[in-house]
Amino acid sequence: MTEDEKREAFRERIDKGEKIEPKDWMPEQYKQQLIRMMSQHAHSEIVGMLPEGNWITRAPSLKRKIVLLAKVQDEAGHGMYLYSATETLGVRRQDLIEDYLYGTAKYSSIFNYPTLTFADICVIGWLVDGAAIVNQTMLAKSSYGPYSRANIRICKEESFHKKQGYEMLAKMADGTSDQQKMAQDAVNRWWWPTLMMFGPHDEDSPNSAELIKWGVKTKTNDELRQDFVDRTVMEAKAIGVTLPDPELKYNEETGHWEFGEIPWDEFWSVIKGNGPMNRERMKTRRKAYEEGEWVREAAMEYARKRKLKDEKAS
Ligand code: FAQ
Repeated sequence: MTEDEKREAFRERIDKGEKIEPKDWMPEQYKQQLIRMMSQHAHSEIVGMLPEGNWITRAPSLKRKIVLLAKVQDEAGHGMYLYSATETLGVRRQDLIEDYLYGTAKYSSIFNYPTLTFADICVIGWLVDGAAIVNQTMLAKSSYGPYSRANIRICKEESFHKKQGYEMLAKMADGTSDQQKMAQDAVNRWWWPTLMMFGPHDEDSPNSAELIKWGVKTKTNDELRQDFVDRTVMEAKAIGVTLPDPELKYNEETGHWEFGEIPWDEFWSVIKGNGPMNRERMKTRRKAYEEGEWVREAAMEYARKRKLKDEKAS
């Protein structure tokens, strides 16, 4: 087949909704877009352990500690599925990791905000995991098989994360007046950064058109953000917290909730590295990576010896 014929056959497979698997032919740009997006997603899951991990030792009860520990461990697992899925595209995990620790690869803006009280942990579960589910349910239908399957599994766990956050926040919003204030303060601080997680408006999103053409994304950033707002408004009302947007109003004609303008200057500043916690997050991750070098070396040596032993035995 000529290059053009291969591209045409690939296009037809995407249009038929077939999954593309690692050994199949794919355009180089498709592969590069997947590596960029999947590795960014993996890094986000790993950095995302830090804001909540910060509260494990200070959880208000044994039950909350156990749940939080399990959630944070799940996020590590998500990072691992996603690195494995990205490696199917012929890249090395170590290179991907070093690209965000010492290079230019990104991770989600949301993890550059501090967790000031335990109410932030409730709100991360409800809003941040809630937003991640909306995004990842769409990505579970992605055209790339390994990414799609990783997201199916991730979404199952994220649903538990969202429920535990919402349940905790509902309790807090129904508690003493101090607890209610804490809950509302956390909602006020996390609302706009959560809306930013979906990325820039469609007209400012250079990657969306290509990702949609190839079936990696099936909805745009703005469509997903709107889905999320529509679900969340009623959830907020049900537990008596207020979303901090005076422009929020229901549009009878469209059937959607309209919302105010997102502070985009803040978003671009955070993804350029100037958010409240960017430097701290990078410092912590680099330290863990550098101090863990001997563990990786020992594990590789163990795997090498094991392989030799198995080869001798067979
Ligand atoms: N943060 O052209 P677009 C989670 C960048 S996991 C940082 O619209 P695209 C679980 C973008 O990379 C959360 N950078 O890009 C959890 C691009 O720059 P580049 C992570 C952002 O790819 C919960 C530029 O701006 N989820 O929360 C962001 O079409 C609780 C232009 O943007 C994923 O990664 C941002 N928010 O759409 C864990 C899901 N938005 O790369 C722990 C997979 C945009 O060209 C605790 N990723 N940028 O230099 C996606 O769905 C997409 O990549 C988007 C961005 C929607 C993030």
